[in-house]
Amino acid sequence: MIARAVVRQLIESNLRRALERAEFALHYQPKLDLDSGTITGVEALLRWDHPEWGLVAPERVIHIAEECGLVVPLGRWVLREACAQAVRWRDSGVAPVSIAVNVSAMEFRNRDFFDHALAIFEATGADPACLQLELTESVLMRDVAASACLLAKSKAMGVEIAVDDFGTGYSSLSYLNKFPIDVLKIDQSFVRAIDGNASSNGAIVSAVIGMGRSLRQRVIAEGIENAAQLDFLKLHGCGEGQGYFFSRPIDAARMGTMLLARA
Ligand code: G
Ligand code: MN
Repeated sequence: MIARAVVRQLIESNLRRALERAEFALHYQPKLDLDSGTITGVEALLRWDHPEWGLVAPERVIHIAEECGLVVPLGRWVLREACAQAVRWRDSGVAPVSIAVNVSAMEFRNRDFFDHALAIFEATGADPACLQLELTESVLMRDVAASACLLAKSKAMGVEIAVDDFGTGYSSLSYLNKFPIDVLKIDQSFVRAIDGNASSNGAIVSAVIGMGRSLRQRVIAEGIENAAQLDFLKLHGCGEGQGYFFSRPIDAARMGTMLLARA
């Protein structure tokens, strides 16, 4: 117990220091319109480059931050940085681009989430319409009434709502009508299954695409890694995609260059 407490303390103090010393960075991965190949937006992904430990996986960072109660300041840093980047890109001549930010459970449940987001938009001068919040099903379903209220307020401001890792969380579909959802992001695991060899592979992907169409929600396939997956997705009418096949997450400067080059 003592050893664990010491490790935790060590990680916690390192996280605090990282927030102060700007060891975090956001990298960006483009999302593409599968028909035209143009960039429809980017997803901001957290990177922690620790001076001694090297790159720490984002899932670990979030996990540790949740354990030591730092997830709220960390999430706030991510949102602020994404908004500041939107403004920097705008000022350097990049046409308005949607930036998606992942919101973790504890962050979303924090009472002040909305007010802080509002304050960040005001402080940075970013247009809320350029921001998309990615929430997982389990986060949305934990407190349906509270989620509905928060989503309505965010939507009213112009922020878009995406369901991340769709299909892996809560299996109730009734919420799809209750919440003002703009985008369904098909989880990578389903995309990976497309070019496997079971006859049912790809079935979930095509079902989600059909569902999104009926519900008038945009569908984005995550984790596209090869041409076979892309062909299948296009054939089944998937609107947008994201994955290593197009680009890995890249730093803001490289992303900016890519965005400037877009038609
Ligand atoms: O939970 P979420 O969907 O936000 O996770 C995104 C994660 O998936 C990021 O860590 C990102 O680097 C990773 N990722 C993005 N594209 C691909 C891909 O094509 N293949 C794999 N294996 N991972 C990807
Ligand atoms: Mn995501």
